[in-house]
Amino acid sequence: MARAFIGFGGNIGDTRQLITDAIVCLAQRRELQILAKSCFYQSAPIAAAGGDYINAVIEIETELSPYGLLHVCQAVEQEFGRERAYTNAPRTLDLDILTFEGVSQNDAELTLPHPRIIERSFVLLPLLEIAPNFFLPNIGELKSYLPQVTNQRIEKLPCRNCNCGEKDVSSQTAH
Ligand code: PH2
Ligand code: MG
Ligand code: MG
Repeated sequence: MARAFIGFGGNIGDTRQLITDAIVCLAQRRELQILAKSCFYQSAPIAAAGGDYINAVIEIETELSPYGLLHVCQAVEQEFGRERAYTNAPRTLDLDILTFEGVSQNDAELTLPHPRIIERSFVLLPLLEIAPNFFLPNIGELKSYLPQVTNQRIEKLPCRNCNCGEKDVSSQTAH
């Protein structure tokens, strides 16, 4: 079993609901367990056009390989992030594997850890919320990179009736 962190982001439609539903969808899969879930964060788009993003991070345990997990993430993106050219506004949902325990690779399809993990407040803040002392070989303590991202606007959104940020949250759905 390996521990991994997955980042969620989107800036079209009801992203908060979309991420909540996508996490429920992941939680129903037998190949992975959700160990922790961050709150939602509203962040200014970084190197992207459009409005503010909603971001969140989860910690999972899985028996999948990194590519197996990537394919699960891509399937969820397709299910929840597809563009709809009718009635409802278009929606997007991005799932990124941020780290996968013990794996360091530079493949074109999947680089691990995620190459921009330490440069983005929308990754660092939710990840550090659920793993405050997170350490990566060759990178070090993630919290030591916080001073470098203070210029990136981000706000933690209040949660409703949830214990997000705490461990063992696989049964939580409401935010
Ligand atoms: N994702 C991007 C590009 N820029 N900016 C924010 N704030 N949040 C994101 O999730 C994000 C972004 C590409 O995936
Ligand atoms: Mg991304
Ligand atoms: Mg992506």
